[in-house]
Amino acid sequence: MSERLEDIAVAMVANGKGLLAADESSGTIKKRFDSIGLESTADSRRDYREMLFRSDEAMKNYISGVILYDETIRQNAKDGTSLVKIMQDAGCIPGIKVDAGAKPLAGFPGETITEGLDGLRERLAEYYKLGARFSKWRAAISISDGLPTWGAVKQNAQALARYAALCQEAGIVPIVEPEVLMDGTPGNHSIERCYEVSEWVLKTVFDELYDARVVLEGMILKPNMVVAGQKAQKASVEQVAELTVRLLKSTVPSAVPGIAFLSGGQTEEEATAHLSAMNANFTMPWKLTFSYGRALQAAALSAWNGKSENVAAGQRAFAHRAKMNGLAATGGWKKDLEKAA
Ligand code: 5MM
Repeated sequence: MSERLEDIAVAMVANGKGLLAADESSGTIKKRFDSIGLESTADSRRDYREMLFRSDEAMKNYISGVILYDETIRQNAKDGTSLVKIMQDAGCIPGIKVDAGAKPLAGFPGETITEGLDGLRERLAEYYKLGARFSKWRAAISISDGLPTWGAVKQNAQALARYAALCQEAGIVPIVEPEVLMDGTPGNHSIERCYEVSEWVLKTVFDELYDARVVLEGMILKPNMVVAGQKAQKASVEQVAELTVRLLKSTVPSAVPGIAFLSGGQTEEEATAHLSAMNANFTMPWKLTFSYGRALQAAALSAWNGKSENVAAGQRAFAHRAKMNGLAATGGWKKDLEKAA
């Protein structure tokens, strides 16, 4: 495969394919495993991810790349094969989460700054050797009365831009993820408020990317969709699709090859339906696809349920969800396909 940033970015958003976000940090994967009553250990995390990455149908046909956590990129499957090799053999590109998480932002109560810039150049060089060809950094922006503040938006955008420039220097495609949260507190904001804040955030992020000399052709944007807060009345699929495309057209330069959404707390089917509606009804300058965590894994996790005898069932559930999202990435998903499965 070509090592040019531009070619890697294009491959990440190949037709009918998207990204699997399997980069849950130790705290997040513990929460996921708690939901099925499974203890989170290095072995159980390995078994779970091995189950996903060995799902040939999903990985070969619908997944272009996988975002990994530091532990996973170094882990071997039960038979000693590295997890990275398993996904490479399926034609998937290994990626790595390099941020150190969102921490309280001093002087800005209720807001966070994503950390992890110190030593990043050295870490990227190591991840490149381990096989990573793209990476991810997530900034989290909360909506509530008076939030977000300009200080928090600006500082998170600057960190994203510094991260992206370092990745490109290392030959790694940065996924730039500024997430405007739908599930924050109080979480009752309207879809219009989500639009307004997301517009502000994306405009600021692209200003900072420009100032940091980031090559837009060699990056992928991972934004939230425009949705109402989790405790507010849900908007229709058509409205989410229309507002999200309008937002992206007014903020994201066409030089960016692809946009891969996060699911952010949407149900699996909502995340698929929204993506499909955008691709089916609008003409756009960039590829629009998925980079889902929960919306790709929830059914697989519960079908697997931590038991080796359920590996095939977990893989079937994952393959189904990946296929539905693969179809959504070209606008070809239909609700009936869910029922049929
Ligand atoms: C898979 O979840 C990722 C890891 O989160 P933590 O660092 O908090 O453990 C997360 O960053 C993810 O890559 C994106 O937010 C997309 O995940 P969802 O579940 O929102 O699609």
